[in-house]
Amino acid sequence: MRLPTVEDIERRIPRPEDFQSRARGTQLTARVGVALGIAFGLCFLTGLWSHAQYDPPGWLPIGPQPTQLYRVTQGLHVLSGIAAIPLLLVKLWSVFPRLFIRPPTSSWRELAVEGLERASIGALVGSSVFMLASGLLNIAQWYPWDFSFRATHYAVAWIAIGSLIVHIAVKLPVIRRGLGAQIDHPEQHLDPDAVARRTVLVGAFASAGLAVLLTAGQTVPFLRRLSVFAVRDGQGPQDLPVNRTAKAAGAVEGATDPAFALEIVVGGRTVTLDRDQLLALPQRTHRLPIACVEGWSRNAVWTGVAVRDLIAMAGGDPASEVTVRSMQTRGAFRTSVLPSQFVEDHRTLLALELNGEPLSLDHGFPCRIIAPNRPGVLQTKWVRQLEVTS
Ligand SMILES: Nc1nc2c(c(=O)[nH]1)N[C@H]1C(S)=C(S)[C@@H](COP(=O)(O)O)O[C@H]1N2
Ligand SMILES: [Mo]
Repeated sequence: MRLPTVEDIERRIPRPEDFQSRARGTQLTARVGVALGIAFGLCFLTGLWSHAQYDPPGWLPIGPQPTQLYRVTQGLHVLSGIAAIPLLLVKLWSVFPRLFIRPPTSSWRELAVEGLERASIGALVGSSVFMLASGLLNIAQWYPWDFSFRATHYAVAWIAIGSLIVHIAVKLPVIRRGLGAQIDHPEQHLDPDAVARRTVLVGAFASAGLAVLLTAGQTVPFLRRLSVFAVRDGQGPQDLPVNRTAKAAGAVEGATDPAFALEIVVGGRTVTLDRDQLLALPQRTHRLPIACVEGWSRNAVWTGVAVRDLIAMAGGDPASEVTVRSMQTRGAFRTSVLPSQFVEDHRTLLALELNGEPLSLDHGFPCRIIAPNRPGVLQTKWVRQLEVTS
């Protein structure tokens, strides 16, 4: 038996001409590409914003106004990412045959240029697939990896956007030509078997639109019942979904301890208040959203004591930064830091009630933080201590 030669193998690899569908073409690729570029741009900007809101840099003091801002930006982030998935698949399909173009044999220079172009496309495709896949798994709350989601999703975003800009710059003449030409040849209808490019294009846009519509209910109230793709079905005690339960956080024992008392630490002095004492203080009621980084969000009515009142009562300045510590014993997000702009806002509450009832255990009983315009992960539940830290 003869071993296959390189030529034998090469003959088996398809060539671009072997792909028959006439629906492919720059007219289609360019149009889908524009939509994908818009979705990626929106996703990138809202992602940067989320990163900044989670951990505001000193030069960008993000405050409690506008109340619903993070809800809107993070909703857009997740929805633009979802819309990008079908668009990316159609775009990859439309250029797939180009993968099989044989490397130029005429000169080393051409080979190098071709190699560089392919490497940049490799970086773009790889990083785009990574961004959409890791984002999708994140909103499904499935973390089958060891690396930090936030740091990695953020770092790869720069690779994706950088290679996207290079790609657009290199392809600009082709994009112009593709957009300038009619989507289908006017005589297309003469060939009854051919799928029109317009059909593929409309299909791509319709899938993106449908995916958005079926997910948007997790953040847009009147779409809730349509929202079969949404990760949170919107159900939960007291008409609010639960992100992590008290059991999962290992907080049940601390939260149900009858001897519970909140500690307020100001300048080394500690004031303690049990739940009845907290309830006896002046209560405030505000309608504020929980806006989870995973894209779901919901307004609710919260009642409790303003954090600034508690700090003032313990002898602190309401214009201070406050560190919040919870009774949680397992997993991340057991503490958060309230910058002074949030503490000063009288709507930043240590909430005791939700939608007119005492907080349920899973929503943070005996007391939790709720502040306007904060990423959900910083709305710490099962609070045991507030400390003025600067
Ligand atoms: N102590 C503690 N607080 C927490 C969390 C947590 O894991 N531990 N999860 C946060 C996240 S990610 C969100 S979105 C909100 C959700 O609040 P809910 O479960 O009451 O809806 O709580 C936040 N508070
Ligand atoms: Mo969250």
